[in-house]
This record gives sequence, structure tokens and C-alpha cells, in this order.
Amino acid sequence: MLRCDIRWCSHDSTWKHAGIFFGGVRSGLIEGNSIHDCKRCGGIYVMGGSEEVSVLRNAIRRCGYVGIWFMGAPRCQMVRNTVDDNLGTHSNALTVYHGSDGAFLFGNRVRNSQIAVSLEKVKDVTLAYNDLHSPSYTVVSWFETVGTRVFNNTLMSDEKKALYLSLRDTRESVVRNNILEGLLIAEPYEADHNLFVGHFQGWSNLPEKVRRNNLWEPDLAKVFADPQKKEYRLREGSPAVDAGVDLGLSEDCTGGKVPIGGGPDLGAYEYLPRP
Ligand SMILES: [Ca+2]
Repeated sequence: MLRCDIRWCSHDSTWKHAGIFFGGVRSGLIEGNSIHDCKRCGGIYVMGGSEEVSVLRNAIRRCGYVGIWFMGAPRCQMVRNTVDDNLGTHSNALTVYHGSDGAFLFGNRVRNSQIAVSLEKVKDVTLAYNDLHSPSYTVVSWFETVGTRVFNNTLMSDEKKALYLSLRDTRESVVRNNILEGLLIAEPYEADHNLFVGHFQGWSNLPEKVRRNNLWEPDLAKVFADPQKKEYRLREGSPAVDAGVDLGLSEDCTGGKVPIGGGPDLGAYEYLPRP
């Protein structure tokens, strides 16, 4: 499914209908589509029996349900998609549910939508170099999410709920090289080389091992180029520059080379010094 413009879908059955719906598709490709103004249904659904489907560079705007949804679809990927202004009751941006194991979410950007990423009953999901802002939860697992890797994302939340990996048997999460506004995480987990930002009460409440192995900068203006406009590229002198560790990733969310300078940066954007 390539380069289509899809709009005004309004079936009154949110979870069954989407602008693009794949069920039972193996090795499919959904690339470069624009799906918008679908008031009562979602953007792109990859559902039961599908596997190894790639969802690349699609733009989803003003849909009334989930933006991109993997359900019972193992080894699929969402790469460099954008979701904007998805604001219905259950219009979460990116959703990876029930058996969609091994999902790879890279370089996606979410603004002004409900929960940016929701996970449930999945194993071995990787989120890398995503730039996600949410009014409440940014990345959340509702239950039974095991082995999630959260690498080099920028996770911003108006309610300081950037990363919630704590509910009902969510465990073995690895959180590294991110910039994030808030964390609640259940044992066992690894969380290091992250930069916590903003004036959230949670820093002093985080476990001592988290405070010891991570950074905190309350002033967003010292970290980002233009945080007022939700522009989360790094500014010169940001504490995120060169503060990361090598995670085997070779490009950032813009496709720029990683690392530049003395090592990988934190967050979704590698800082490019002016010549
Ligand atoms: Ca660097």
C-alpha cells in the first residue's frame, strides 16, 4: 500500500475500521500514505495473522481512534511515521498489543494526540529514536510487557508521565540514552545514561540507583533548541551531548549519522555542531 491519500473514513466501529487495514498479511509494506480526518476510526491497523509488515513514513492526522495499531502481529515495524492531532476518546497514537512480539518502533514523531505509545501483553519490543510528546502518558504498558528496550528516545509529558512500565507484570525493561520527563518502572529493570528533564517532583522519589546512574536538568531551555515550540533538537552545550553509550544504532530520527563528536547523544536527535 503505497503513497495513497485516504480521508473521511467514518465507519462507526472504531476498533474494526481504519484508513488502511491489514489482516493476515505476511511481509507487507505500507509506505508513504497520508491518512487524515477519519473522525470515527483509526489510521493504520495491522491485525491478527499478519507478520513482518513494515509501516514506513506515513502521516496520520486528525483520526478518531488509534493512529497505528499492531495487534497479534509479530515482528512488524513502525519507522518514521508521524501522528498529529489524534484526539478522540481512544485515539492513542502508536499501539502494540497482544502477541505483536519483536515490534521495532524507530524514528516516529507524535504531537497533540492521546497516549503516544501503549503496550500490552508483548515481548521484546524496541523503541528507538522516537520523538514523542503527550498531554498525559507518553509510553505506557497496561500489563504483561516483558523485555522492552527503550533506547535514545525523547519522551515528553505535560503530566510528567513519560515512561510508565510498572503495571501488572511489566518487567525486564531496559531504558538507556533517553531524555524523559518522568519514570515509573517495575523490577527487574535497567535504567542508566538517561537525562531526566523538567520540574517534576519525581526526581527525588526515584530509586537511589536511578539517581546515581542518570542525569537531571530541571531547565528545559538548557537542554533543547526551542522547548516552548516542542522543538526537541539539542542546543549547544546541552548536557545530553555525548552523554550516551553505544547501543549499536547508526542513525538518529532524522537519518543523520550517529555518533557525531565524542559519543552518542541522549534523546532522538544527535547534535550537529555548526561548521
Ligand atoms: Ca555526539
